[in-house]
Amino acid sequence: MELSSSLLGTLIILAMCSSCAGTSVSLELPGSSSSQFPDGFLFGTASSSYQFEGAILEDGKGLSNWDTFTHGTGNILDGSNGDIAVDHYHLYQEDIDLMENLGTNSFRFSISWARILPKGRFGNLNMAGIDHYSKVIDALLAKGIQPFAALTHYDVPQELEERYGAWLSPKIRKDFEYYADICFKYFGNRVKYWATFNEPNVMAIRGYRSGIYPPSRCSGSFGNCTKGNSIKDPLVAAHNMILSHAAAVNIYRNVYQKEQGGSIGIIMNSIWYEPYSNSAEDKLAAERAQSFFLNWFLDPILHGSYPKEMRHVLGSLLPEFSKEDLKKMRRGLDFIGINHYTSFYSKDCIYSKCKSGAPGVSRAEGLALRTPIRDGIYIGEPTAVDWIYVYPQGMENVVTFIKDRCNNTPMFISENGLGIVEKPSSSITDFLNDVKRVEYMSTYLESLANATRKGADVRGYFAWSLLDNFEWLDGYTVRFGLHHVDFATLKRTPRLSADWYKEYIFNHKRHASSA
Ligand code: GBH
Repeated sequence: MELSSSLLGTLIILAMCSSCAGTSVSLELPGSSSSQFPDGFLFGTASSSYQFEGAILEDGKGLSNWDTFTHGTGNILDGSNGDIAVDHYHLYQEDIDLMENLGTNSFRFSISWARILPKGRFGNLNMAGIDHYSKVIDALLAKGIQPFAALTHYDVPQELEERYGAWLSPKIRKDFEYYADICFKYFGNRVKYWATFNEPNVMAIRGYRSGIYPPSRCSGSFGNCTKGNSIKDPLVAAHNMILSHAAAVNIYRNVYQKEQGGSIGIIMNSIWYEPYSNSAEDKLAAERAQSFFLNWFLDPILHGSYPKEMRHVLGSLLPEFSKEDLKKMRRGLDFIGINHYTSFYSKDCIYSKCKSGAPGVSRAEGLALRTPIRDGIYIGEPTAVDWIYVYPQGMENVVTFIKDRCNNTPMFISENGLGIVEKPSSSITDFLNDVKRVEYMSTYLESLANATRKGADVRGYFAWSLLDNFEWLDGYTVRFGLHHVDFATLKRTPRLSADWYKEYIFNHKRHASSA
């Protein structure tokens, strides 16, 4: 409460003072003091193709797994889909103007694989799709906004799902390599930040263990599916994702990187796991949870093997890397993208008994109960989004954890933000007044600054999201935008958080250049 009124006070001062830029206003906002972030730090907003673009069948685009999934009945809370989404495909110039107004110097987006290759490598290259992204990239650069592109953000051409089961088949590696090659070839002269995947850990877990995302595979008590194996399939899918990442990195390193001078990495969803108690068992449980979620991908990519906690618990269930694979994996990555929103407690289930079926307790998940609550008290304030608890300290902790474990590989906070739900009673003015989001972002950025002050090599921060958009299973009911979108008219309106972020960036930049 206290924080929100002081933030609002500051914003009022800022609003009154927008004509006096250059005079020094001393701000009490957390995270606004000098030199917390290095020169060249990217301040951006993030998006993804399926959630933003719409234009489902325009200009030769093929269908993706998410097009197919959202058109199945009962999959999406409000029965909606991304056919139109927020029509960013057509309105991208207007959206880039919003970015310019915010003062962001980077934009994270993803390329729709099916827009470029409607049938994967089994069909033609869709030049209209190439032209589209080329125009977007040029329009960004014209405003001094660095494009930061992901090759996939949960989406894959439906053709590949149908031909061979997409990520379950090693054949996907060839397809991904083929697709990545095309993207580097056409866009790499202008795109200097490449992410192979957005959240492959979430893709593997939700697509193949709980089955709540396409291709809707799961088994037993893990979910309600007609096909799949919740224990084996996520491991196999992840294995193919890791080797697909390696294939793309190899192409980039061998053919393009020297000439184009960009960097390539992967974006992971990250949760901070706080041990439930001080016991040695719970501390190990928190490490196990981290290994089964994050190190699952980072360890093989950086060190060539699955984390030891996974090897101990899963043994021969884990797929193996051949000598050939290991050779291909040696090229690692240049940066780690971290999507961070939330923290949980982690409680041991090896030495103590846990309720079967609860999150995290199965052997496949690492025998560590994941819970937001301890002795009746939440780890952080619950929010309108059922998996986000406001625990800013988790940001510093997870960044420091990755720094220590990954030899301070350059990092980007590739997503951070808060979802809100529109109440039928709320007026548009109320709804633009997203104080909770401002509190959330400012405290998380402050925590991030603590990590960078202590030496973490973080090179950018991206707010999720520029606009309200299609929030996966929640459809259009949960809104993450710095800008409100009226989904009927597609009109964009800046929220309080947009004004706040703009000032935050402005202050940071001014301090950085005068430091
Ligand atoms: C990100 O996902 C996405 O990249 C973005 O597209 C999305 O719009 C945004 O966040 C907001 O949701 O059940 O084991 O996967 C984050 C999705 C959902 C990831 C909850 C972590 C809990 C762990 N998150 N999930 S698990």
